[in-house]
Amino acid sequence: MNFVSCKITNSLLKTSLVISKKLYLRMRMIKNDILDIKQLLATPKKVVIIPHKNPDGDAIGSTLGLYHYLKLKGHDAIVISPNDYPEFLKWIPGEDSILKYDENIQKATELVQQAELLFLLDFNTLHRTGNMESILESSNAIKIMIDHHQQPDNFAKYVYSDATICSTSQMIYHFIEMLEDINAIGKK
Ligand SMILES: [Mn+2]
Repeated sequence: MNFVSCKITNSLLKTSLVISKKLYLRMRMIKNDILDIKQLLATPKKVVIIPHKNPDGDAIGSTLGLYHYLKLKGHDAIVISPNDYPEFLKWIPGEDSILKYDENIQKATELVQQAELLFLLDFNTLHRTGNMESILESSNAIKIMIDHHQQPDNFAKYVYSDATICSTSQMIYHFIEMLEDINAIGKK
């Protein structure tokens, strides 16, 4: 949902040498991780994307932004929210595809168990997923956390954490940028 404003922010970043150096450092931080993730995403994967419990606009916006990107790249992706969220978030494209864990425990559990990759967005500690915590913990899928809250727990194999960024949605933009696939945004 924030891709338009993020795109503007990003082009502003590129015009400023000081800030683009910051962006460069941010990209360097996870350079090896990005190469691994790029490799993982090179072939179609079963992917589950999870926001925190009681998701807000950034949680839903970032998970659906990533969802649309992964679908475009041919992955079998789904967003599973721990629970329902306010009506005012129900206009976002793709929102009707979101599965709510507490309303579909069996199906959601199966999807998490079958997943090859789990993207955990907009939270820094697993207990923020409420009742989903134990199935996420026991999952053998490769976990990738993308989040802007301070002091993340060490629960994911790959972590893209930056507390200087105002939203996880913006981080999804940077994530796709680091995958060198920014042209994929906005084609759908
Ligand atoms: Mn949030």
